[in-house]
Amino acid sequence: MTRAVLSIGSNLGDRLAHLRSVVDGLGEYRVRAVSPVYRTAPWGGVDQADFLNAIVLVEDPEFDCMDWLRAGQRLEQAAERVRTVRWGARTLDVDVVWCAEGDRPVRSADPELTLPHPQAHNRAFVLVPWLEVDPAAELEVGGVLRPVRELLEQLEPAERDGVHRTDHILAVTTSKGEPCS
Ligand code: PH2
Ligand code: MG
Ligand code: MG
Repeated sequence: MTRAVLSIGSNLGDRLAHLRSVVDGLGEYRVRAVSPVYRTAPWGGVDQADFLNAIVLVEDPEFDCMDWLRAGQRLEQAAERVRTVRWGARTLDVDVVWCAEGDRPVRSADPELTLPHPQAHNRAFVLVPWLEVDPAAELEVGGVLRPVRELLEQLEPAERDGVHRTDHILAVTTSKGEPCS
């Protein structure tokens, strides 16, 4: 059984539809919580359009951490993502930020899936929505477990100022298209 924190982002095409494809594709069976959608200034120095970003908390009794990566990659392919520039524009990006097996957070130095995500603590577009769905979230940085709230406070104000909450909702829908309770 694993639980994971997924950061999802899009800045090409129908950004909101791409984010929704993740929540719908993973399904209500796995999705535990979905943050509001944020419009965020591009992070990482590439000149590109603003992103829409959100955080999705997921759980599956059968999945290991690598399964979340693979599921994210399948959703990226379905959104016809093309890999060109590092940190450049993309229809859909699904990153595994954090993953726990049972109650034990997983640490991994595997270059394919490094856990926790090595840049998460530097990214307001990850930390702000994460806190919305889990105000008590903690993240290990440099071997030290830190409250996510504290990590966010330590970022440059300019980083936080680039993250704007929108009114968009990525609700999981039932087969009748109605929001789940
Ligand atoms: N993803 C990146 C690079 N830069 N900036 C924002 N605001 N949001 C992202 O999701 C993002 C980014 C590479 O994955
Ligand atoms: Mg990414
Ligand atoms: Mg990625």
